[in-house]
This record gives sequence, C-alpha cells and structure tokens, in this order.
Amino acid sequence: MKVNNKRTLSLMLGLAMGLGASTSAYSQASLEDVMKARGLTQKDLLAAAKTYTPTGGRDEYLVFASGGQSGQVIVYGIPSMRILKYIGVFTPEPWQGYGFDDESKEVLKQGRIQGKDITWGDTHHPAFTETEGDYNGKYLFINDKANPRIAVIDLHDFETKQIVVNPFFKSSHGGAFVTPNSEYVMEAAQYAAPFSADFVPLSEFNDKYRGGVTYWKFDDKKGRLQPDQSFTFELPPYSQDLSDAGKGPSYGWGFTNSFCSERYVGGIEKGRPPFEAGCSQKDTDFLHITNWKKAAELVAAGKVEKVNGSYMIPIAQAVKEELLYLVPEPKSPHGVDVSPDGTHMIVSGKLDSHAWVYSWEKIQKAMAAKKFEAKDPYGIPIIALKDALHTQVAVGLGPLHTQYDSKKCTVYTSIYVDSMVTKWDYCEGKVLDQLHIHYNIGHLMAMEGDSVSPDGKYLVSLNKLAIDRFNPVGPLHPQNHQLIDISGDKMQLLYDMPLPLGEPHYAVAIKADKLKPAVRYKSGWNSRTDERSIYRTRAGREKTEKVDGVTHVYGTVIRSHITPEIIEVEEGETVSLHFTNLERAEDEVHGFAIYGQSVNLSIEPGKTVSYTFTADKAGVYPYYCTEFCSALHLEMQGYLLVKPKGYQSKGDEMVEGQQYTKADYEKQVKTNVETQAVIDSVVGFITSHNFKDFAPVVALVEDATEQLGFAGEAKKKAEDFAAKGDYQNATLWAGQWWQYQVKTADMGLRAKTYLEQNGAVKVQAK
Ligand code: CUK
Ligand code: CUA
Repeated sequence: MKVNNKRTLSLMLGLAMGLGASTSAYSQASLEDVMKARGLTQKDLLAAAKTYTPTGGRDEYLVFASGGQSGQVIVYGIPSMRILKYIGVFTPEPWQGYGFDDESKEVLKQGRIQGKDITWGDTHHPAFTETEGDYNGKYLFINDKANPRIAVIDLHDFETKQIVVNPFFKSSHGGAFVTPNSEYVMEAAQYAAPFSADFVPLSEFNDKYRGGVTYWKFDDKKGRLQPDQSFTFELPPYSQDLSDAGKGPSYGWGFTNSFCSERYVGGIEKGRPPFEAGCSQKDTDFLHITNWKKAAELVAAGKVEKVNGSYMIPIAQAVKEELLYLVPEPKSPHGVDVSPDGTHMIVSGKLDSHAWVYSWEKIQKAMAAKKFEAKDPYGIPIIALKDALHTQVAVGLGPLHTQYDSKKCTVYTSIYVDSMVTKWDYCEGKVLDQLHIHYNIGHLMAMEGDSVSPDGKYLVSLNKLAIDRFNPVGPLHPQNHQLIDISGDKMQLLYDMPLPLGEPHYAVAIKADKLKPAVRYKSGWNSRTDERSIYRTRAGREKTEKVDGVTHVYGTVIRSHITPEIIEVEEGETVSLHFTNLERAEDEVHGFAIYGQSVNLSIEPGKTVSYTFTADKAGVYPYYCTEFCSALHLEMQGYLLVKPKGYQSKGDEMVEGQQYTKADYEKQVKTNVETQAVIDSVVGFITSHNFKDFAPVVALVEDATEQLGFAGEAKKKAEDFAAKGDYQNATLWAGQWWQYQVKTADMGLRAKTYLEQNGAVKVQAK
C-alpha cells in the first residue's frame, strides 16, 4: 500500500515538473487524461500533491477555528483541510448530546445572562493554553462577542467544560488572548455600556458608559477559570477591540486597541450622522497598554475593591498606580499583534493603508521618563506617537490582522479592501510579496502563529465572502478558508475549503503531536466535571430506585443492548435516566433517543450521562440507540411504559413471541460451534504474531476477550435451560451467545486485518 502511494506521488510530482518520461506509459496517460478531462494545470497538480492525504493518513497540524454565529468551534487538519469535528460550545449540538444530557446542560447554564438561557454564541477568537509562550496542547479558550463570555474546552476530550460570564460588560470582542504561562485570559469589551444592569440615558455616555479589559485567572491544574480571582480594568468608552498579551521584554503587559475613541453615539433616526461617520472623525484612536502583573499584585495585596462581587480597578487607581497608558494608533484599527520575541507590536488601521510598528523599547523609555504628550479626558497619560513608533509601512487598502512567520522580521497582513495578503518585513519596513485572495480576507493564521516560536509553513486566509467560488447553494453562501503555502519566498495558494457553519473570524493551529486526546473515559465518568459520576453503573448492577420522588434508572449500554430494556413508570413521575457505556473498544459510542422527548445522548466508551424529564402523559415510548454500533444495532431498543395513574396490572403482561423447540436449540448450537471454529482460527493467527507490538490490536484483543467472556456466560445459561428441558429460554440464550460470538469475530477479524496490513511478523506460537 505504502509503496503504491509513494509511486503515485512521485509520478504526480514528476509530471508536474515535466519529468514524466521515465514512468510507465499507462499510468502517465491516465494521469494526463484526468488532467485534460478536469482542466487541471501542472500547478494544480502540485497544489494537490501538497494537500492530498491518502486514506488513513494524518495531518501535521490541527486547526481550531471560530464557528462565528454557530457558537461552535470547528476542528480541521492541515494540509488536508479535512474537517474533523464541530465542538459544541455556546450552542447545543445533538450529535455530542451537548445541551441534551443533564451534565452538559449544567455547563450551558453557567452561561446564562441575567437568568436567561442563551442558546447561541458569536465566537471569534480561540486561544491555546501556553507554557513559556509555547502552545502546550492542554486547553482552548474562545469568546462570545454577543454576550460577553469565555468558554474553556479541554483538549483531552475536545469537550466544553466551563463558561464564564463577564460581570461588567454587555459585549466583548478582545478575547480570548492568553498570557505566556496561561496565568490570565484577556477579554476586552467592545460596545461601551454601563457596568451595571441599570438604564442610563445616552446623554450620560461619557460619564457612565464604560469599556474595559478583564483578566480571567486560569487554574492550570483544575483546568478552570477562577472568576473570584479575576480582575477588570475600567476603561473609557472607546470601543475596545482586540487584545494581545506581551511576552519576553513585554511580559506582564497587555495591549488592547480601540475604535470610535470619538465616543460618538449615532442617532440617525434623530437626524444625526450615523455611527460610521461619527466614529471615524479623528485621525487616530488609542492603543491601551495595561500592566496585568502589577495589577495582580495589587489584587493579592487586598488593594483592589470588589464591585458586583468581582475585582474592578477604576481608571483613577490604574493611572495612579501606573498600570495604564494610551498610545495613538491608526484610524479605526483592527488587531494588535505582539511579535514572537515581544519587542514589537503591529497595529493596522482599517481606514489607513499603513501598518504601524511600535517599539516596546521606546514605549518603556517614555513610561520611565514619564514623557507624555497629554492626558485623555479621563486622565490617562498618552505617549506621543513619535515616542512609540518604530515604522509605518504601506501594506494595502484596509489592513486588518498580522501573523508572524518563523523567519525573523517577516509578517503577513490581511488586506480586507484589496482582498489580498501582504508579506512584509517589519524591521526594514518593506513589502516582500502580495497574493490575491477570494475574497475579503478577515483574519489570517500561520502555524503556531501566536506562540513565541511560530512554525511558518502554511497560512490560512479566513475570508468574509466566497461569492462565486463554490457551487451555488442559495443566497446564504458557505465561507471560504484558503490554504496558502508560505514555505518559499513567494506565497502559493493551495486549497479552498468551504465552511458551511458560520462566519470565520480567528483560528489557531497547533502541531498535531502536541495533542494527546483520550480514546475512552475512565469507567463511569462525568466528562463535564471530570470526576467519577455518582450515577456510574457497572455491568449486572443496573437498577431502578425512587429517591425524593424521582425515579432514577441506573442503566448501561453495550453492544447490542440497552439495560434496562423495559422501563415502567406511572404518569406524572419525574424520571432520571443514567446510562454508562460499558465498552472498552475505541469508537464504540452508543446514542439514546426516545419518542416525544427532545433528546439525543452521546455515550462514549466509559462515559455516564443522564437525562431527567417528567413522564407527563401515559403512553408507550419506544427508545433506541442512535449510533449504528454493530450488526444488531437496530435491535438496540427498549420501551418506556408510562402507565395511567392507578393502573391495575392484569398479571404477566409480557407476550411470548415465537415458540422454540429442541430442534431449534440444536440448530442454533450447531451455528455457534461453527462460529467458534472461525474465532479460534483468528485467535490462532493473532497469537502467532507479534500483536502486542501494536497498541490498536491490543485494545481490540482486550475488547474481543471481554465479548467472548459474555458469550461464555450466555452459553452457560442456554445449557442450563436446555438441561431443564426449557427449550424456549435455551434457544433464546443460545441466540444471545451467538450475538457475542459475532462481535468477538468482528473485532478479531479487524485485528487480523490490521496485523496483515501493518507488517506483523510471526512469532513462536505459545
Ligand atoms: S475579528 Cu472578525 S475579521 Cu472578531 Cu478578530 Cu477581525
Ligand atoms: Cu448502540 Cu446502536
């Protein structure tokens, strides 16, 4: 297999470079035919060879992209651009049971705004946890712009674990940005509003409306944000935009830019010029510089007061303690990006064709000398542009965001109006290359681009419009992520990926080998709180128990049955179902759905999930497993029987189906004996090879052994019934025995195939 792929690849590359002559005529002709038929150029083939990933292949990087209005996070691979997962974050997602099982409902509940459930989010900026400025692959944060919230996703299982609500803001955009050791996660406000929930007229905008930046404390061990140790800088109502944390020499500081420092409040319906006119009057806005390290010390020393139960540093205190400065920045900027070595900050003005490069050394000098050109209306010192600027570079119309290359001084800036990427040198201040994008690029993202050691290699352009790039699917178009090769001097566009979920804002990419996701949970695990579930149920211990008026059903799922198979309750009872997936096998997930209830549970191996509801109407409610988990998946079913109040049982209500005889029993046993022979031969093959050297095979063997154990138990029951002459039950149990054998054989054969394809060698048979 491997050899073949290599051959195809070298053939493609050979052709692309015009060196096809030495390869076999048949293959060459067919490749050329395909090129001709599909209208592909050699450049296309080269791009294909750089992204195509053969079956079973893995990607070098994983991207975690904001899902925009979907309130989710999208995970895909680079260079293949294959989508791997949508992670439900602020929005319920049925496939994962997110927002359907009791455990994940608790997570979404944390995100309530003033007591109201919010079932969506506007996700913009994901960020990884870092250790000394490098991505450590442990957690991911993402913000919600519409309702100022930050979510924590655990990369051990790619699940959302926590949502925190900003105690002051009414929107937030400048999050999530992480300090170099994940001490804090920055979240800046966007649209200024009163810090309280009260009504305040717009006439009091300048005095009572406020912006701000919150530093959320992160506990690396617990993997949770700590609201009681977090603090917020009160800032003027300047529409703070994006943020970035300092590193190296700028470690301990945070940078947040802003637009509409005019403090204009619109009012087109009252005959006033609209927001967009009033918010772009001045030639500059303000970059806010905050000292989080010193602020944290003040908090620890008890010198910061709590407002609404949360630490808040008023502007006056921040100025007095020298924690807060302003620097002019280009008009209506979007994005502030600190260089990997922490010495420079780049800000681009959407309404300016320049990117401005600030020197941290100069800024620090001005701070030390207390050299300020003025104070803003709130008393915050303003450092003069000339005392902060390293250089200005004309990069194109409407520059937005900047990403750093692995090569020193090299950066890429997204140019929104001109729809292109400009590659330039921020040390020398010169443009190096430009590449056209389809269309209207927003963010762009390089591999590990926010870390202290970016990898370069690829750039992804996250575009606002796809227009004519894909097959039309109605007025709402998919979005377009474009993959660009930046390994050479010239950028090369490789791939267009339509994303049909939400507007892409930012994304982050991490080396895939830094992630170590689990394949199963510890048995009986509550994945949302990361502890053993109090409802964990072991095989054979399934039970129903009424506690404080709630009927708790402790159930299990394993191929191919749900235990219990029949649940009987009385009309009006509150029922709490708890299911534990007893599987050990990789990817053996079961689902659970029931008629008339809005629920789908995803029960991954080891997980325990719950679903609580009121059985308010008498009736018959079939339930079933929603994942095609085995050949007998359709039979993975059951009934919830909700009896009318005061219903009198007429005795045995089970109906007997088909009647079985001794002949039926013997026929089934014959089949089982034959199946066992197949299993034995597969086992013989596996044990005569070095299967222990292959982890996936070891897992399969474990799983198969477990299933075979179940087969043995069923066999014994069948034989006991047969001995008593009860061929009805004997035949049914013999059938169950065979079911387990089939599952065993299935896994054994998968293991055998794996060994054959991965070069297992024969060893001494034991
Ligand atoms: S944003 Cu959307 S393109 Cu929210 Cu960072 Cu710039
Ligand atoms: Cu379990 Cu289908």
